[in-house]
Amino acid sequence: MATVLFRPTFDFDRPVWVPALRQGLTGHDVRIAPEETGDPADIDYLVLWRLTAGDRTGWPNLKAVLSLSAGVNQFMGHPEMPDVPLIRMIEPGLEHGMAEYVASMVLRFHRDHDRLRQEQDDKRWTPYIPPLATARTVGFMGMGHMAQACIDVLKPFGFALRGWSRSPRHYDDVECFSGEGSLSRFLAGTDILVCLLPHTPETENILNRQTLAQLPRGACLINAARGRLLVDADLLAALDDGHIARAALDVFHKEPLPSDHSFWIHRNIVITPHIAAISIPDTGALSLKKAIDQLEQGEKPEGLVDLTKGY
Ligand code: NDP
Ligand code: OXD
Repeated sequence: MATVLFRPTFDFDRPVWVPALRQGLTGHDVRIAPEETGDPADIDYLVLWRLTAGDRTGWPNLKAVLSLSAGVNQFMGHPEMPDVPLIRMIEPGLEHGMAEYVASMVLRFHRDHDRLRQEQDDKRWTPYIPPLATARTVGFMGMGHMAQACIDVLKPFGFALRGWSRSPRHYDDVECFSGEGSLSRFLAGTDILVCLLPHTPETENILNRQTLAQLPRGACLINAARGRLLVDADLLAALDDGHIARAALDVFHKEPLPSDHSFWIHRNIVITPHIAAISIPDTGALSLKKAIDQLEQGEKPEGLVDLTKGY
């Protein structure tokens, strides 16, 4: 039996995560910080969204940190990161949520719902032949767990699918590109770009004036990765000049997005408050249990983060 300390951060953590962890982490001693912390030397695993002061040295027998989020950029280079393995969240609820979010935005842009809503406001009736999904290419930057779930949902519509990753990947019915050298070719054939890369030093600002310009005129962008992958001013310029038609943004440099940010009032931007996908407590707790059990048995959990790559 291991001792697992969960530190709540968000309002929903106590009502939903605490019962899910108590139920899911069977066979382990689950404690809730701060009231049940007890002796810091008892703690084997920390389950949390982010680090706080004292984490680096405060847990003398710590075996691993388990992140409740899939993205772990908030742990990278953090002065309070203890010298133990970091495990990120990989769980089916998160993947399902991302697939729903991305599919809904892809279909919204593909079927031009925002323009049609404007026509309704103007009481305009203009029939036309909407292109089918087979005429549209959806390109994924990042071909990991999140992108795979989205691809599985979009494939039956008939979209042409392509993806770009760091190392070569192979997926049936997906045109795969890898490495920096192929980025412009990947972008040049993408009508709807979905960014699902982790935030690392290599990916920071990757959605910038040059890369956006490599997309075909009229392309759309969905950024559900991290805000710092996007140069905000470059997107605004590309939208204003019509090169990018629309953007759906779930993540931002600063969250909550400041009320004076130009994104809020841009007619061709859809904003969501970092809810594209959130770990689901029931399934997330089972995935934490699996990871902890594997660590206890000396095995490598799937979500073990490669600290040299940063994801
Ligand atoms: P994975 O680690 O499974 O996949 C990451 C993918 O990005 C891999 O294909 C990887 O390439 C690729 N990649 C990484 N660095 C580079 C690079 N420099 N150049 C090209 N490709 C690169 O991550 P997930 O799919 O689970 O999650 C991706 C990100 O999505 C998270 O890091 C997080 O930031 C974000 N996210 C956002 C959520 C939201 O609600 N908005 C929810 C969940 C996640 P390779 O295959 O070669 O390793
Ligand atoms: C995550 C997120 O990375 O919620 O899991 O953004």
